[in-house]
Amino acid sequence: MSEAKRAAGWESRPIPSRTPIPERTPTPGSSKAPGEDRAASGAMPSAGEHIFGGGPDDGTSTMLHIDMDAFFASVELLEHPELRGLPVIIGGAGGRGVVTSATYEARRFGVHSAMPTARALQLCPKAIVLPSHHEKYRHYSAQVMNVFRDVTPLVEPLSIDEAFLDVAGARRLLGSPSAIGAAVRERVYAETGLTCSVGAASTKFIAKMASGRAKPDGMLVVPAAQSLAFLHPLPVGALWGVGASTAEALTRLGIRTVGDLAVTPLQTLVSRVGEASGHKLHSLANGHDRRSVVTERVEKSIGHEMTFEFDLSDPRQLRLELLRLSDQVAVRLRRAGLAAKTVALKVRFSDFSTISRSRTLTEPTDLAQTISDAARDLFDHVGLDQRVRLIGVRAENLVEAHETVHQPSLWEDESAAPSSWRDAEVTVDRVAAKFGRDILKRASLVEPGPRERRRPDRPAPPA
Ligand code: TTP
Ligand code: MG
Ligand code: MG
Repeated sequence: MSEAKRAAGWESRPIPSRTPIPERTPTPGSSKAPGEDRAASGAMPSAGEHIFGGGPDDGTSTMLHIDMDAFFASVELLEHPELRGLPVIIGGAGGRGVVTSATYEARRFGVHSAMPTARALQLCPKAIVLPSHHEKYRHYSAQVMNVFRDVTPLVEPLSIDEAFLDVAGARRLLGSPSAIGAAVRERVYAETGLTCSVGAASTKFIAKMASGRAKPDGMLVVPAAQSLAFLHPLPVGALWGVGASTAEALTRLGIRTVGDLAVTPLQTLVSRVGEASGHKLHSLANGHDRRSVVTERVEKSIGHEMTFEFDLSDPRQLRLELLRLSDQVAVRLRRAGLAAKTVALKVRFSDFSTISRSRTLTEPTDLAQTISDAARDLFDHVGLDQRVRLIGVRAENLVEAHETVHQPSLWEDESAAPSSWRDAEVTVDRVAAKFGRDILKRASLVEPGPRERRRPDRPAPPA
């Protein structure tokens, strides 16, 4: 914990044990292996993982807010490891350029987002200014959001680098909120080389405040009973959603901390900041916030595709890739409680010509095996007169999974019956949620193949 936080009267204790995460090979974007000391490799020092109030994790902080640390800057540093530990600014360098993101080393000089770059360079003349690459940020954002969705379908992205996760339902499978938060932090780091900070609390508002206090590279868990003890010493200006002018109006009333706000009569607040803001501030200061996680609108289709580093011509490798993509699609279907009536295949050839084929199934499915069978069959009917640059699988015509009932045929071979595939695939979901999908691979996928040469995965854009 930083001195500033200690001085602010924080009482917290480090979280002793992390959920063990098996070693895994870092992805191409990752510069470090998990478990490697981040500080030793030149990354910024971790703020650590703490439980506010010094008690145990009592399981009440089921709302997680996760935000990437210095997101744009950290992504750029993946390709510039030599700049680690230095003040780096991402933004326009021209006369009217502004800072979009700054490393914590630059922030020590007072540099922050939305500040003119010229001003930032006055404050920190040694800062290195790098241009931004939004395509890359979107790619990493999608990767991180996919890690979140491995934990729970209740993910509400707030911006490119942050989301709320409701983990109440994931506790039985994955453990306490602090164990889940620690596991997510490990996985995000292992799969991207990027750090994030986690706030866990009983409400969205407090979780958001807690993640801010946990930065960089830390976690702060605020048990429900500690909500007011956490909130009340904070300055009103730190409240999420309180702009500079409201903060100023409150300060004029002598309201400096959230605690001051909590004891101010509602009528006084309403008369100064208006009806809506007054009520909102009063509730938030008293820890009331009943907002739940709002997930994205129902998806119309779910697809994954892969662009190969080198165009492929071996049908066996391409069929393996179809199985892998089908696995990813099926995991997302099951997580969303959906099943697909139609499976679509997309193939892009080396000359960039692209074909799509689709097949409607006899009954809706959320199983990789069934999706893969259909995709492979479609693929086998495509003439391969060129090398393949990209291949994709998409589940379409989605219905709620509980609307579908599988009637096993009397003559079905037991081991091939969808119900036993279902058991196997659901077991994979559980392990994947905890350790990442790469830990469990089908036997047929554990062999050198296109994976070794592929470009990083990205979810396919919506159809
Ligand atoms: P933030 O999460 O607000 O900031 P950050 O990730 O750079 O730093 P931290 O969370 O550790 O405090 O924003 C996420 C990204 O959004 C940020 O990296 C760049 C972009 N962004 C802008 O482009 N303009 C802005 O004014 C802000 C605040 C962010
Ligand atoms: Mg951020
Ligand atoms: Mg953010």
